[in-house]
Amino acid sequence: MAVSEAPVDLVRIGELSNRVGVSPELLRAWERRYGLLQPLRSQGGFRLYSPHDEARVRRMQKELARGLSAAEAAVAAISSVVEKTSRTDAPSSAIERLRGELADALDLFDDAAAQSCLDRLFGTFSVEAVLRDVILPYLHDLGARWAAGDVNVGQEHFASHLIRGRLLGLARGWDQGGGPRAVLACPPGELHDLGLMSFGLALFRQGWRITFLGSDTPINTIEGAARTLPADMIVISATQPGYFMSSAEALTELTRTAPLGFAGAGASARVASAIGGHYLGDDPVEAARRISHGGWAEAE
Ligand code: B12
Repeated sequence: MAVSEAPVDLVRIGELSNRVGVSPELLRAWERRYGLLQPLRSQGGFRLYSPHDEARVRRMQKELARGLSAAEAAVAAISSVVEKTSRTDAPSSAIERLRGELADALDLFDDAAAQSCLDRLFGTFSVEAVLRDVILPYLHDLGARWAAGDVNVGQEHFASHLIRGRLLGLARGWDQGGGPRAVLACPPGELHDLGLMSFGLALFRQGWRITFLGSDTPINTIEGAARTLPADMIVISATQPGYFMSSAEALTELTRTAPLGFAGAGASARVASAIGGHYLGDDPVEAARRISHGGWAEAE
């Protein structure tokens, strides 16, 4: 996305290459193959790299020097920088101010201002912090304002499409690497997939590979994909329990293919145990962290 003003210390590929001592060609290859770099775009279309990208490259070099393969080194680099940046999250006032600016821009259908605000957020804070402190609360609030009649359907559609586009941009390369693989989908009839997408991004940054089937997916095709890949975990998300319960039999069958996690406002420990899976709790970023640190750790 275009950056109208340089938000932080963003540099072009040549400067990044000088700083880290890796050729631009190799940096591009790491970006393409492993999603190691997550550049923003200048208005002229150039890729701009943040200090987070630089930190990931440095970590990648260390891991390669220790003898890891490039794919393993990339996974280690991505997850290590996540942990570090999550601890240095921004002062809450700065992130809240940007969240307010984003909401104003989206309410006014101001695409450029909203993109620029998201550039500043992703250029300054970790992806996890932006998801947890801006995107997810914003979407939640958007629904409340829509239900109260304070924003109309056009504003809600504009905002959710713009955010979806940005999240998909961050998802590039999320099926690469050597980590375990998760298949993510919503059951038949369920269109809300942004929480699941956010979870996928957070899990990818913990070293998992993501195959995202998204909204309204027949259970037998989830099973087919999970068998073919194969999947180490399947996560299904829905806003209402009925979306799970109306496919309860097929979902129980699905647990034979891979461990099954339930999430979204319609999920609960009760739904999960009735069907035979695990409830992941209500925080996509925290759930990704928990899973990557030793299992489901069932949230009640
Ligand atoms: C964007 C949006 C849409 C978009 C969805 C686009 C997309 N690709 O996702 C569109 C326009 C398609 C849409 C359609 C509809 N929507 Co809508 N939508 C929203 C909105 C504004 C944001 C949804 C969102 O992404 N939220 C962010 C998520 C992450 O928040 P959350 O659902 O509260 O989830 C929390 C947890 O459950 C958990 N979580 C969620 N997913 C995951 C995944 C994992 C792995 C984990 C661990 C946790 C987790 O994290 C969140 C934070 O705690 C919400 C408002 C809201 N409160 O969310 C309404 C909302 C979900 N929609 C609603 C409604 C009513 C509808 C429609 C029926 C409207 C209509 N009349 O057509 C249709 C139904 C479509 C369908 N069949 O599914 C209601 C649902 C009410 C209910 N009890 O089910 C809401 C709550 C609005 C409201 N306040 O009334 N919607």
